[in-house]
Amino acid sequence: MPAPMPIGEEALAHTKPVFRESEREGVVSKRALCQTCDMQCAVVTESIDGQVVRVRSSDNPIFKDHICMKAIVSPKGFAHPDRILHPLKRVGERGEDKWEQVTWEEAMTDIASRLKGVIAEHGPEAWAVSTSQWNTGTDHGLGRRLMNHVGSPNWISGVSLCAGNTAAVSRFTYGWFPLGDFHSTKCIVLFGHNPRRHSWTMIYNYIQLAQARGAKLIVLDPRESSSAIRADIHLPLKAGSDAAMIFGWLKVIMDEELYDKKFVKEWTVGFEELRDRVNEFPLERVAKLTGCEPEMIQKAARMYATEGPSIIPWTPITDMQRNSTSAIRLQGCLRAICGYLDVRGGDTFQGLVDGVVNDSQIEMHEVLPHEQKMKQLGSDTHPAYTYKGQEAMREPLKRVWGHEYINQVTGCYMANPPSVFRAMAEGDPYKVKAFFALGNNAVMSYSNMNQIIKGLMNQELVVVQEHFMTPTAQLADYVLPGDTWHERPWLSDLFEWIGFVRPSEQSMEPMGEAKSTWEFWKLLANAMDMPEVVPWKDIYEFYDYRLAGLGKTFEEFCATTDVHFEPIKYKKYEKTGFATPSGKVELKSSILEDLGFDPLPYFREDPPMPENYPLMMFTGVREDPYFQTGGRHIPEMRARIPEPQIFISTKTAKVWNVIADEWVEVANDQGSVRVQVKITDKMPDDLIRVPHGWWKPEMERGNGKLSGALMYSDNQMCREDFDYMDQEQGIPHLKGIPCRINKLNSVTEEERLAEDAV
Ligand SMILES: Nc1nc2c(c(=O)[nH]1)N[C@H]1C(S)=C(S)[C@@H](COP(=O)(O)OP(=O)(O)OC[C@H]3O[C@@H](n4cnc5c(=O)[nH]c(N)nc54)[C@H](O)[C@@H]3O)O[C@H]1N2
Ligand SMILES: Nc1nc2c(c(=O)[nH]1)N[C@H]1C(S)=C(S)[C@@H](COP(=O)(O)OP(=O)(O)OC[C@H]3O[C@@H](n4cnc5c(=O)[nH]c(N)nc54)[C@H](O)[C@@H]3O)O[C@H]1N2
Ligand code: SF4
Ligand SMILES: [Mo]
Repeated sequence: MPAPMPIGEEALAHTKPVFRESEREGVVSKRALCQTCDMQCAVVTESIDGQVVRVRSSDNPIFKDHICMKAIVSPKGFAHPDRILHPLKRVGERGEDKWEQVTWEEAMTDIASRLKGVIAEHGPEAWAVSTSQWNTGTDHGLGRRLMNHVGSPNWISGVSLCAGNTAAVSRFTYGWFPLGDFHSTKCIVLFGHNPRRHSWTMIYNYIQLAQARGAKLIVLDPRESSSAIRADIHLPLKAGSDAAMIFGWLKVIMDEELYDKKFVKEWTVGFEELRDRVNEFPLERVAKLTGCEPEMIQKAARMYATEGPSIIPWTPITDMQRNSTSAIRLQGCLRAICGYLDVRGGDTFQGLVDGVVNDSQIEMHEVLPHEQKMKQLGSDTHPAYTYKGQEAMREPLKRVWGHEYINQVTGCYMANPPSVFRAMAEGDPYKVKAFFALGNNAVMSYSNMNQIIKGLMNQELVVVQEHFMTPTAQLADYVLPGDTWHERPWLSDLFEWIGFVRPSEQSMEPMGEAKSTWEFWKLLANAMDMPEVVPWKDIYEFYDYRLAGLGKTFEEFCATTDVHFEPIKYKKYEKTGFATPSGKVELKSSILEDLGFDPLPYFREDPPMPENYPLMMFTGVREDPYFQTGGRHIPEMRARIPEPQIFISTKTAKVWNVIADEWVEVANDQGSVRVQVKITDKMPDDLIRVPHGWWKPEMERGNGKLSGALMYSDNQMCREDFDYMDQEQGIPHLKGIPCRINKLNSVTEEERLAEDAV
């Protein structure tokens, strides 16, 4: 069993390096943070002759056993013969897959000169950048810093669908993005979130540990997930109905007066208005909207309110729904009225780490002129996580947390991705003509794939920094070789969400001519004649600068520290108030009201089911061997899940006349995916799980082929029309999309392949 998470006093005994050298001769061991996913588990790498050959779990008791198969297989994945090791320049038509190898210098000189040309003609906002979710360890604030100096606000990321948007929206309610104290909590509520041995291993371990000491587990999931099986209560709600369910819980908690009256009176605004809204959701209505029994809803609500302190760990499920803003805010209201905010065992505000220059300070949002901020794409229609939406947070953030711009989870000052791709494709409301994707498979990682492809085809300059020839890279002008987390040092401050800082040592030299994204931004700043923007000689000097407040160089920090943190202080708001305009928890949000939205949470119901599409689908259920759209090239992993698979119930299979392992097409009126059928009664009837992120690196590219992305990527079905989009944020509804199953026996493989063209 793993030890406590590093926030309690007990963990202070484990901040120093704990490290067992390999007994095998010639093996060099280093302490690193796995950056294959956003969990950043502490690991030990073992190298022979300058090559990492093994990755194992950390020896430090507080990090031990947090490791999954993706880290273990990483030496193989990174040494794959198809890895891009040299800068490539497009020589054929875009997407034709004709490349020539160039030097970094040639590439960066040409990229800078073409970027300058785009900016001179269309303005700095014509340059958009898409970076990874914070998982790949490729974001350190430097990209935003250069964009802010150049004048472009148009930065997007997968965090718009995953945690970044929760951070931005959470701040409207209580000024910060809270983190659950798994170590001391008595009740854990998972909204669909399903951590496993090989999916977010650390959280999985924490939940196991909490359950072993008696904490309750409530799981809300339409299917019987592995977490649902272990839960005290499983609510099999309809996909996309999470916000309605929380209204039901609030109704029970308010009617039965199970809330913390003192906290509500002293520290919240808008309770009576919220109560009026909650009264619109009697349990019979909630039962209808969610498909769950009123008694079960009651039981779960009572458990949450009376068996606490409870936590609602962050979940991407409520980040990806039509009612996302309301669902995130409703979770906030629950936490607040039950008195679980910033208490031991509850949802805590960890704050910034003193003495360490954080990512937001590196980003320098203050230098981007106001008029450029207001040009950020999506600001007018979907402002929640844009500069415009977060403008009113500046004063409260400064008051409580000491800085005006705090870009928690990098998600608080983003452009709206669908708006960026529309500007790229249509020039609406203005032209975007240069697009960079770093460690991000943009074609497949947002919604409305056709529009993204159209946008890329319409660019004057597309630059991708990658490990492999992804569908996005295939449409680039330059594909630059990215280093891996084995090959670079890193300082993780967990993006101002989690109050600890950890070092990751460089384990080996980069293969070929691979470089870090840090070096990419430094080279670009130089080539753009702005060397002063990145004044540090190299990444080591950069980290020395960031750690100077602790009186240590990066090297000294590595030698002395596994994790640096201050033990959490609870109820900090009693001294400072909350970082909201009123200083209180805003159950009724003044910021949303000023932005022209309903200041109270609400619930938009599903539109009527179209006759042709009588089934519902959701995308997701992360697959153990892969990370998102990556990893399909590793044979050992591919052997575990060789093909994209849907899950459906026995009854659904019968009604649609399909059998196990049959290939079918799942379609809606926007697009379709080709998938293999898996039948399981863990799925409810009439719901299909479509996997995220499928393409096949071994399939054909060039001639408009995108290695199977046009055949398998769920993004072809992810829509962004009004009925399927959260309005405050402008994020797509991925949980509950009408669809149908088409038999494939009438379509030959050749016919289908012929359709696979841009
Ligand atoms: N349609 C749809 N869209 C989604 C989701 C969904 O379920 N459906 N899920 C959302 C979620 S939860 C997330 S987290 C995001 C994830 O979105 P992304 O962060 O873009 O994740 P990946 O798809 O894994 O793409 C990362 C790419 O970076 C490359 N890479 C990995 N490590 C490095 C590195 O060190 N350096 C460089 N240069 N490149 C590297 C990989 O080869 C891979 O192609 O997508 C979101 N988008
Ligand atoms: N091996 C592996 N691990 C990963 C990743 C990976 O790619 N591979 N990705 C990582 C990333 S970036 C993320 S964001 C996390 C995501 O990990 P999770 O939060 O676990 O998300 P999913 O696995 O997509 O889906 C979890 C559950 O949500 C249920 N669900 C579907 N629709 C709804 C709904 O409308 N409401 C509710 N309440 N439940 C619903 C599904 O049935 C499923 O059991 O996983 C991380 N872990
Ligand atoms: S869960 Fe796995 S992939 Fe993610 S950081 Fe941990 S070891 Fe790496
Ligand atoms: Mo994610």
